[in-house]
Amino acid sequence: MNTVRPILYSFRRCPYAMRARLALDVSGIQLEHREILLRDKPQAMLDASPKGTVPVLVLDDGRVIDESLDVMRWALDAHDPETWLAGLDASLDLIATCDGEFKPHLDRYKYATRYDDADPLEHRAAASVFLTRLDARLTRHRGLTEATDRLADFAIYPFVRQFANTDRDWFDRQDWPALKAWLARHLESARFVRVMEKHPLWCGSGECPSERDRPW
Ligand SMILES: N[C@@H](CCC(=O)N[C@@H](CS)C(=O)NCC(=O)O)C(=O)O
Repeated sequence: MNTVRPILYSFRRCPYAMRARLALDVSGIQLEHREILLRDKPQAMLDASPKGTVPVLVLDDGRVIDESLDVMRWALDAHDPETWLAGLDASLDLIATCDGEFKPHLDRYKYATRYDDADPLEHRAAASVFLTRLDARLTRHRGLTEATDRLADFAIYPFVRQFANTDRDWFDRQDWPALKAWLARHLESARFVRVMEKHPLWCGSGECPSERDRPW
């Protein structure tokens, strides 16, 4: 029997890592979870994936998957009990818009000081165009692409959560009733609670930073 589990390098609050953890959770794949600090990445993770982003999944045959959407698809190709991959093209189209258009505006809204020329409110307005479109979709059906939650829902809601938490009062005042209900439904789900459980920091053979220096 093969007892070697895939290794997941992850950071709890990263939305890309969240979407990967959601798919790994539904697939039921047993993992070794390695919680890391983005500002102090373990050498073992950089050796596996020099680009230095999470999530990184290292398979038992040594293959490395270091794009969140690829991790989702790998897990769901292995086991997709809730048929998240159904209607895949529609999901992929929406995820491409999320990652390619919405996320850059979200970054410049949330982390404006990291971008010299960024006006956070302009980027909030630009990001809101996507959210207004999601709200319209969710007015028509329960999930983003159809009546049932699919890949797009799980790949996108961690980013909408990040947007909402940037200025919760402002978000709560927006006229996005279907979007807010959809986000709340996912954030209250047992699956989300499970993938947000805290793991001890993994430091390999190095020394872990003190409790005080950790982001939780
Ligand atoms: N395209 C990548 C993006 C992953 C990504 O940018 N993750 C962020 C954290 S949310 C990261 O690791 N950034 C590197 C750093 O902050 O040093 C994916 O989908 O996996």
